[in-house]
Amino acid sequence: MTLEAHHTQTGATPESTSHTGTTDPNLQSWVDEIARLTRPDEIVWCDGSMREADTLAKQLVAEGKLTRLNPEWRPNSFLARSDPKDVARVEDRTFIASVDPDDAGPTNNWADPAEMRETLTGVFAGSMRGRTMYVVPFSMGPLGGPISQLGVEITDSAYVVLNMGIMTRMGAQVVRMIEDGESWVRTVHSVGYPLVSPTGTRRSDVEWPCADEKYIVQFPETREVYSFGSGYGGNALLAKKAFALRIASVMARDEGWLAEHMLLIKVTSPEGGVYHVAAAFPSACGKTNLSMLRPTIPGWTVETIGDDIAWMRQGEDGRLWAINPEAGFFGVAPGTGETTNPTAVNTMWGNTIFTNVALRDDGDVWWEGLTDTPPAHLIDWEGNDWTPDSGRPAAHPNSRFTVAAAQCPSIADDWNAVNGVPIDAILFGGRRATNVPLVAQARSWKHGVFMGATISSEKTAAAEGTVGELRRDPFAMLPFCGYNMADYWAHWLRVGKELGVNAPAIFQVNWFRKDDDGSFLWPGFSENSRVIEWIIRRVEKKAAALETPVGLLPAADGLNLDGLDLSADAVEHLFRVDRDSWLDECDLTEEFFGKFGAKVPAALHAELASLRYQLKQ
Ligand code: GTP
Ligand code: SPV
Ligand code: MN
Repeated sequence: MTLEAHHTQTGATPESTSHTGTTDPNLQSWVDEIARLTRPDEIVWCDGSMREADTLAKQLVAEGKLTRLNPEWRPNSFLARSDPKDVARVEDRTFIASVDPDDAGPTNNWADPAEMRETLTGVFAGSMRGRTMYVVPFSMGPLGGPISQLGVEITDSAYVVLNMGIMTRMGAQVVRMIEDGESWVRTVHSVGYPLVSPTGTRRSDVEWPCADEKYIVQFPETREVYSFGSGYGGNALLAKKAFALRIASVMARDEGWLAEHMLLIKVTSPEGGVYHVAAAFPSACGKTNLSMLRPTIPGWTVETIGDDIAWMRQGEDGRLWAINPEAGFFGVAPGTGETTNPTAVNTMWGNTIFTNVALRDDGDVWWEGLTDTPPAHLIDWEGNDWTPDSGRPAAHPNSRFTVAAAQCPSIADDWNAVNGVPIDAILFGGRRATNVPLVAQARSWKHGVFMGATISSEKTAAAEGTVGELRRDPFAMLPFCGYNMADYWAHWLRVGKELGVNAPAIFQVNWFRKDDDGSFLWPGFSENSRVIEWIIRRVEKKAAALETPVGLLPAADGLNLDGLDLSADAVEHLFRVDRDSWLDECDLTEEFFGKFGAKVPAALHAELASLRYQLKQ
């Protein structure tokens, strides 16, 4: 049911001019209904063509909403600067509107669906006045693939349309598939800045329209999304977190598959063995980086399949098969540079949208970490003059680049495979300055689910709030699970049971452990290939491991450290399991599980008890 079905009094006849439409009655009537509510001047059905993207980009440049970068350095690329009040996902304004509050659970903001629909009807009423409403049909995953899903986003932001064109397979073909009877997910987005007031007064547009009060609302039962007031990232590109994680996780629970915040890579060993690895790290904790890894150890190759989201399903052979439902990367700019991630830098040679990075005097872009030495002068992300002495970052910490995955030099040949790739190993990670070893293998699927369920990580700039604060981020899904997190753990246990002996091996990794002076102990980035090597050797049953209470660690000399300038002390520290602090951690885990009451699966309580028992031996 859509908003207006609840509130018929808003049903004025649309005065909007519509460019094309569809023969599918459900899609057409939904678009009409949203238009009657939001009252745009015009309705444009996006066809996904390059011409359309080019026209929209030119229009945004003419309106002052995009800056065209110097085509000599960065062809067909643009810079957008957001409102300083709209720079990241807003977790406290993100709601799961399920009928039963228990279906949202203690880690989500629950909203009563009927009340929320009423609220949304109020805020969306006339919210597109004076604007164009775009209808954006998209496929998550290769068109027609068995794991793929269709969706439509209605939006009043041409910037969102351009980004969606990169991030998804977007266009007219999807409408034909809907007309042929394929199911699809409804998503509605408005920046919440109408250009005509209820009394008919016009106002001029601003560089980055948005609203102070934001609503990012998921209706899991009806598989709908309504987002109001933000134009940024996951708040506005509704195919990504809202659909491909929050709504899809609910679909996955009901249908027996997995929708995860995971990168996907293809790893080839020196002997030519091919493996696929999925890894869940919280936002801005290194997924894009690992997905584009350039191994420093000889003979190993890593190719990219996805950098943020994986949809996984048991295949006919009994194994777990995964696709990257996205078609592009919406990557963190700061910290992405020639030394840390040259593949990402090469990927964005052109055809890239940059948001909230700094502008160079030569019309190219810059951000902290792109090069070691900053340019002498820049225009910062807020549009002000900047020099290295300014004492503030030139790019926003959550500034991002949007670029097609196909442009990535390390993209795997099977990244587009309709059936996906078979998964051999799953990694869980986070930013942990203490306690968590560089790598540990789970003793079993259940132990792996316990590892995933208990991940904590220092908060990053990817969401509004305090950066650095340690918080639980189970499966890196805290802001993205569309239902009760404890039910999600139970779902993972069920999937593991189904997979049986075909289940991938599970590991926990931590690139972010620090020494007593607060410096990273592990060089990270390309050197993470050494950890990937050990993981693959474990999958091949070729590497020895040491039993510890927290999992299986590399045996002495088991991790390839050749050519690394790492002291024996540092290596010892990277793998140290401090029993007292782990017992403290167990107390915190018990407290955390306590939030979910009786819903916590018995297997996880058993894992906690077993961990405590082993720590006390
Ligand atoms: P989302 O797109 O928000 O989901 O983030 P992500 O997990 O893809 O994060 P990304 O790979 O873009 O990394 C974010 C930050 O982590 C960048 O600033 C990187 O420089 C930093 N980073 C990535 N890998 C490593 C590593 O191995 N070690 C250290 N110290 N930092 C890393
Ligand atoms: C994340 O925050 O995990 C992202 C960026 O991948 S956003 O799409 O804005 O959520
Ligand atoms: Mn992400």
